Amino acid sequence: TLSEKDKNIVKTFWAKVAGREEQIGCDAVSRMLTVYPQTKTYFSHWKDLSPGSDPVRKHGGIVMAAVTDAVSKTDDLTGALLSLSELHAFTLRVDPANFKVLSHNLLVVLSTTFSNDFTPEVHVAIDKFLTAVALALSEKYR
Ligand code: ZNH
Repeated sequence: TLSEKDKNIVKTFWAKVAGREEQIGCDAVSRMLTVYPQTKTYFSHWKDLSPGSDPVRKHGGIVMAAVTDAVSKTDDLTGALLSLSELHAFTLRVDPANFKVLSHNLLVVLSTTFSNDFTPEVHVAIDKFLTAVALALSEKYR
């Protein structure tokens, strides 16, 4: 679980992400679809799944807005993400293993985009935070 120190590190780091959510989300989703092509199956209704395409960029922004919202709700991630968990479990029917896949890709993009700020301390805090987000999104699957 996230310590108070982890939560503070995440919030401080996320302040640097502010204003660049869509680009970072676009890069993370693009990378996920390229490196883990099995994730493409969920987006087969999009016109263009290539890296940086309009739907990929838009979806990247939407996902990052939800993650940014979660950063402000680290004391109750399960509650904060409950309706999104329900949506992914029952409507979108996304295999929850994919939450870890996107988390990994987001971690890679954050580390390359913010190479100076991405210290080992930030790395571990963001990793724990994204793991907690993935767990909260998996809540309704049980
Ligand atoms: Zn998801 C959608 C979030 C992951 C798949 N998403 C979505 C949305 C959101 C989200 C916010 C919108 C909703 C509405 O509309 O209401 N996600 C999210 C997050 C995460 C995720 C936060 C993590 C971190 N997803 C994911 C994954 C996958 C997915 C991993 C697979 C692979 N989603 C999805 C889909 C959708 C969504 C398919 C729908 C889209 C369209 O259609 O466009």
